Amino acid sequence: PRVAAFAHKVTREPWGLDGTAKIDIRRQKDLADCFAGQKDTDCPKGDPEKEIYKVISPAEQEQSDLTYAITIIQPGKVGDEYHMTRGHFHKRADAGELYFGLSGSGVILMQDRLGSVTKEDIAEGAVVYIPPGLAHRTVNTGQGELVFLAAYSPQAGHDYESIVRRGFSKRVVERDGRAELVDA
Ligand code: M6P
Ligand code: ZN
Repeated sequence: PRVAAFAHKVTREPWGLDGTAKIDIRRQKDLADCFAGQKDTDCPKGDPEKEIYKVISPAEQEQSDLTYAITIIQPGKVGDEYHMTRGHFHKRADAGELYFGLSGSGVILMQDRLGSVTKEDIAEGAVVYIPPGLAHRTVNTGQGELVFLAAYSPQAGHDYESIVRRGFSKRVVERDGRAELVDA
C-alpha cells in the first residue's frame, strides 16, 4: 500500500492520544471575531486567555486519504453564547466529514453558501455525517466537556475566510436556562 496502516488509542481523563500527538489550543482571544458578546459572564472581567477548545490530532497524517482529530470543547459561555469552535467550510467542495460523539452534549450547526443553517445534536454515542459543501461549527450546550472524534480527508482543507467574512447566521445562546437557536 501507498500509506502505512496506523492504530492509535484514545485515552480519557484527561482526553488525549497515546504516542505523538499535536495539540492546538483555541482561547477566547483567538475567537474574538466569533462570539457576539465579548463580555464574559463566567468571568466578570472577561478572560482572553480562557481555553474554549482544543484539537488533538496525530502528528503525522498528511500522506493518508483519511485522518482524524479529537476536539474537546470546555463547558461555558462567552456572554450568553455557548462555547463553540470557529467553524469552517472545506476547501474541497467534494469533501464531507464524519463526527463521533465521545462525551458530553451539544449541537453542530451546518451552513450552506447562501447562509441557510441546519443543526444536528451531538452527544456521546452519536454519529453525525456532515455533507460536502456545508460549513460546520460545534457548540457545547452541556455541563461538561463536549468531546468528539472527526474523521476526514487531510486534503479537504479548512476554509476559515468565508466564515470570517459573513459569520454563521444562527447562534446558540442560553435563554431561561436552556439552549436556544437564535438569528445572529
Ligand atoms: C474537528 C474537525 C477539524 C477541526 C476541528 C475544530 O475536529 O472538523 O478539522 O479543525 O473540529 O474546528 P475548527 O477548525 O473550525 O476550529
Ligand atoms: Zn471540517
